[in-house]
Amino acid sequence: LAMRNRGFFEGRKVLALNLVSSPGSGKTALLERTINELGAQIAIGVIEGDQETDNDAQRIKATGAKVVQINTGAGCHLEADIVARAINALDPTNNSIVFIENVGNLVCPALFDLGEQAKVAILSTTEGEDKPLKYPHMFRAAQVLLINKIDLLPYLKFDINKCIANALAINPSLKVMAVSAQEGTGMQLWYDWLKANILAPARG
Ligand SMILES: Nc1nc2c(ncn2[C@@H]2O[C@H](COP(=O)(O)OP(=O)(O)OP(=O)(O)O)[C@@H](O)[C@H]2O)c(=O)[nH]1
Ligand SMILES: [Mg+2]
Repeated sequence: LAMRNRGFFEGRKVLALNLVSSPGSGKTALLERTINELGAQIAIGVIEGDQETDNDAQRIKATGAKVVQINTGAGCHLEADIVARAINALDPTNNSIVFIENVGNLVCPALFDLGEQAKVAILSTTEGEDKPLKYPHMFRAAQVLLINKIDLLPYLKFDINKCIANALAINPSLKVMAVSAQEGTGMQLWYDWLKANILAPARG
């Protein structure tokens, strides 16, 4: 099922990214700023996964981007079949980016392929620098790690260099970027990574 999603994305030259993290790390905040700052250059669609509410879909809708909300009820992660239905509803345009915001959970979403090109893990500075060591599967499954909420660093004991070392010990090929979705710090590196990873344009 994930392969079918991947084929669909490849056919439309859609860069599909699976955003995975603990609850509240700033996934939706990151998407809001990314859409506001990049949306004029690149078409962006969003699939929102939460157990309940359409709060995140409403936040994305306010940016003007296309969005589909999935509620998983008791489910703790998204799966490829449910994402396939959301893709149909989203109907992403050729050459766009589709962000799939997974259910906030640092465990289960690591194990499920949705057909994305990459998992992007988000870890915020309030969570502690040991999380890559304690939840290694997520950091091993991800290609990118965004360390978010760096605007809070002056108020925390969080050692960002130790966090990066822990993450690289688990996954040496992880691309690590430090950002503040709230303040905009470091976001240009993230945009550069997105632009570098957009698929070759589809015709039509
Ligand atoms: N200080 C600071 N706060 C942030 C930043 N990014 C997000 N927040 C705050 O963190 C809280 C959670 O942000 P969300 O964007 O809802 O996080 P999320 O990962 O989408 O949460 P779930 O979807 O519930 O898992 C909100 O109060 C945000 O305002 C940041 O860079 N700095
Ligand atoms: Mg969210």
